[in-house]
Amino acid sequence: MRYQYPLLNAEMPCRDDVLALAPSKAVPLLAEHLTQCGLSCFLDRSDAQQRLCAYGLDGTCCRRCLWGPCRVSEDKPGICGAGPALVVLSNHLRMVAAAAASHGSHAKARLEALLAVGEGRAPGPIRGVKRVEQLASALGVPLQENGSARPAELVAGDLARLLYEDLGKARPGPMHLLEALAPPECVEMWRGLEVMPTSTMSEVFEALHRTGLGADSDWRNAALHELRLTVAFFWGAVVVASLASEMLYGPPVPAEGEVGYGTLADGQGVKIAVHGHQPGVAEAVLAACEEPELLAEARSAGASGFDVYGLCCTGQELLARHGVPSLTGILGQELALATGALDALVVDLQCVIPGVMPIAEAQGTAVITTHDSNRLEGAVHVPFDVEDPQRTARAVLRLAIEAHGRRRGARRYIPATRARARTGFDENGILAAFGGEEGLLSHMRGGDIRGLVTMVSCNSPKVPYERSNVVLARELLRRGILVTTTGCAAHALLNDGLASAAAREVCSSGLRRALERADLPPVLTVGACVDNTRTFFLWQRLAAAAGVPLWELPLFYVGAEPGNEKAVGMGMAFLAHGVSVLAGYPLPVPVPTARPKEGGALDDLVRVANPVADFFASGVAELLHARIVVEPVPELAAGAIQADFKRKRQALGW
Ligand code: XCC
Repeated sequence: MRYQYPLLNAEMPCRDDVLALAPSKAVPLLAEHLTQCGLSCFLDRSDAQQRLCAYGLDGTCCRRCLWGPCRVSEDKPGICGAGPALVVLSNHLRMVAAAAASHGSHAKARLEALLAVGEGRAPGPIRGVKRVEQLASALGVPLQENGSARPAELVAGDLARLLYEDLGKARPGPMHLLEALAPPECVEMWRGLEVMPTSTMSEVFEALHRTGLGADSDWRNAALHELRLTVAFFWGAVVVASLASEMLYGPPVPAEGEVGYGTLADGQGVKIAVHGHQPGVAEAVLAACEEPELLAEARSAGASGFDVYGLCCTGQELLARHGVPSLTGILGQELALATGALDALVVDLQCVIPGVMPIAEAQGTAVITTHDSNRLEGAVHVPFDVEDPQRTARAVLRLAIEAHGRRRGARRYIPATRARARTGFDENGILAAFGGEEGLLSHMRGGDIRGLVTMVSCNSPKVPYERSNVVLARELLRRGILVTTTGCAAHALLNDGLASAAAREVCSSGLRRALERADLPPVLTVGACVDNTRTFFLWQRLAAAAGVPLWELPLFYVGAEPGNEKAVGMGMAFLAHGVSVLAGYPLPVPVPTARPKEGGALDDLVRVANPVADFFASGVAELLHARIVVEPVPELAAGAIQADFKRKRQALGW
């Protein structure tokens, strides 16, 4: 690979490396097609940004006040006197605060929608009645009134008000969901460390406060606040966002179908991609596609109806509940537009990059934004009406129909890459397939399944696009390790065919046997990134059934291609519950590394670390029974996880 970063003992790919190494055959085709059209994508911009700033990469660039920016090292503290440990930790803490704000805003938008249904301002019905009942029982919300059952909508409204407190209350006091659902051993651990949070918003507020100029300068104390914030990030934002969507739209539904760019060639409808994170607009669009009046309008524009596709996490939400074909994740969004197949791109919240606009304009694709916090210059804005989602959806579809008429005869370039996939899993579906907790545990005890890994998070230009996710998943399956996945990692694995029953042939013989008996594919997609809750609840139920804490089971969280701050927060959240984390790049997680000695041979390495790096790599295990491992080479990463599982299995006597 062309770009070497000795400081991190790491390398980054150039455009040619990615075109040669990306597992999807569509990537080089579409990137070259863009070049021929005189357009560019992330690959070109990534090359143009090289070489990246070493202080930024190292986490030691401090620009939190107006005295700097300071480039901090051991012998050159910042102007205020801050050393590298404080700067690294403070930058990291602010990333987790941004992550909590992102998932927190997502949760807030979902709670507003739930409240609107609960108060009768928006049409129901509540589709996730079981989840409403389960949460009401856990949180003490009455299900009966005067001897008869309360409507699910009213119960859901009460739940929304309680969850709003977890998200946003300012005065110290217990968080409802955390107290009701978090594993007791984790709660005890957090109480011991004095990191029980107040609410997500409060802890974000406090994170920004204590990382200001001249505030908390004891990095160990700031690290404890990062832990407090992380617990609030998970229980006040991530879990709330996932469960609120489930209450509104129901749980995942098992389905079998096809995914990938090649599916854009199917059908003659108005072609619409939904993109972002919260499924309100996308669910309404899908429903409106069935309305006779709109179907007639589509036909008079020369289409057979509507063909809906999914990008990023909104794509995973629709795939999980409706089997809508997914196309790709965050770094593929420009490539999806490059096909020229899409009449409209409809976006909600987060992970929509400005780079889509020049390509959409060149293709005549209508770009429609729906949330004020996610506008794009040059796009049409149709604000999402939480009380009348169908009104928004109809306006969106009419813009898409208009674009379809305008684009009649437009040139398409659709690579024939597609894969079969079985989708729509959650903790209940997975456990049922294995015959319950005991069924899955007996496969694990017997060694057919050596352990469980969840592969999560984004794509990054710092590693060859999607290769780390795909190679690592295949290596884990070969070693008998079962994989769940969400978000953009899931797009990579889906498009590689690993979510199909045929992919069992990649697995160890034991894992293949267990999967055949359960009739499951080897990679289980459980939804969007907020739906990491589904993997978490699966693991929590297994630990409870085995009678051991989470940290004694062979479990690993993997972010092979972290890109967004939300990925940093999610890794920290699993770490806070005692699950070790593998990160696929030395940043943004500060960890010890090795670099070549000055003037020495290439393999003559010196260890490079600072106290924060050592803390995340080992010291943190004394507090949380888990740690962060960084390994960018996927084959080696699989070996590191396998070794950890071997030790855990020995300790369990398995
Ligand atoms: Fe965004 Fe969720 Fe990351 Fe993909 S995986 S880049 S956060 S779409 Ni969540």
